Amino acid sequence: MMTREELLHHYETMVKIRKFDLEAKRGREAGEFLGNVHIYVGEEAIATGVCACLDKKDYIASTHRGHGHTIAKGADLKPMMAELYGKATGYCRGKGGSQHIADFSVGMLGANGMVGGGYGLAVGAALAARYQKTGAIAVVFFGDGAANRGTFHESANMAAAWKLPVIFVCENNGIACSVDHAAGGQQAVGDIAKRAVGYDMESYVVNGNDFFAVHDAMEKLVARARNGVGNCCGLLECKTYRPGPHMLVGDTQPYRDPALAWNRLSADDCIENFKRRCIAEGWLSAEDFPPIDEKVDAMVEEAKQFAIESPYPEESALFEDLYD
Ligand SMILES: Cc1ncc(C[n+]2csc(CCOP(=O)(O)OP(=O)(O)O)c2C)c(N)n1
Ligand SMILES: [Mg+2]
Repeated sequence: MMTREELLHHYETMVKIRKFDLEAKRGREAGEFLGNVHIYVGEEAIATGVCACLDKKDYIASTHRGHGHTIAKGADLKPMMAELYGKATGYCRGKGGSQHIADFSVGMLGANGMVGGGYGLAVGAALAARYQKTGAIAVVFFGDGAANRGTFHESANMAAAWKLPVIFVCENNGIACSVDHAAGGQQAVGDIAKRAVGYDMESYVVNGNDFFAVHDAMEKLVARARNGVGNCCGLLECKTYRPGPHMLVGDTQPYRDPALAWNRLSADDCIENFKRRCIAEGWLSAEDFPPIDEKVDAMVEEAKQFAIESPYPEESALFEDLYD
């Protein structure tokens, strides 16, 4: 059972992710910064439930839709927002943008513009942790579309064959850009988790809009991975949906009705689901939430101001931070 403080912390994390991304949407649509952004609105319970089971020393590898993972692992909103605005105070000194935010100090190995680019990072981090005997485990988030890349199979095979502490977390939002998962044609299986059998991994399929379902299944996989006995890697598939467009720029959603898709958020919102459960169980009361909402509003506003007031990188910094 979680303590009151833990519940409030997890609620705050979900609201932070939601409000950060809604502010990013506002800023991008207002033309305050350039570059594309894939918002994580509606999927907050997954990053929060998964990262709630991790320690700071553990690693995560993220996706193109990475803000939620980054916030849940403990990154700072100010350099995140500054990075979106292309400012020198951003995580990548303003030269990476949304899809390249990383914070090694909290074990966040990076968002990834390449779909399916995170698997190898997580397997490598888990292998390094084993050599270094740090006891750390590694998690890779990936989408239903990314599950069809060859890198998934190569990495899952290596993690399983070498018995590495890696947990594969599939965020199955039912869609990859415009390709509807349910329509078939993209993959033969409905549940990506079925593929875990091929790699002798333990797996769970959960409702990704239910923080507690995500958390409880993840806790079991983390216990196995931490223990390090036998094949300790695992796969968690979280069923969710994407209420918004694939990305903020360039997707007018001709393949579906955008209003209907967005309405699904009010019908099955992971943040509302969390509140309802906490109140029904008597763990928290309705009065506990508004102060957190206000606190997060102030944090996001502060991050935005920080981003707006920060300088752009100097021209002389153009060729810094490159591998040669
Ligand atoms: C290797 C590669 N192929 C294609 C793309 C273009 N692309 C960006 S996101 C995306 C779909 C990803 O779908 P999914 O993995 O389900 O993640 P979601 O966007 O639903 O979170 C594609 C095809 C890319 N960025 N990288
Ligand atoms: Mg998807």
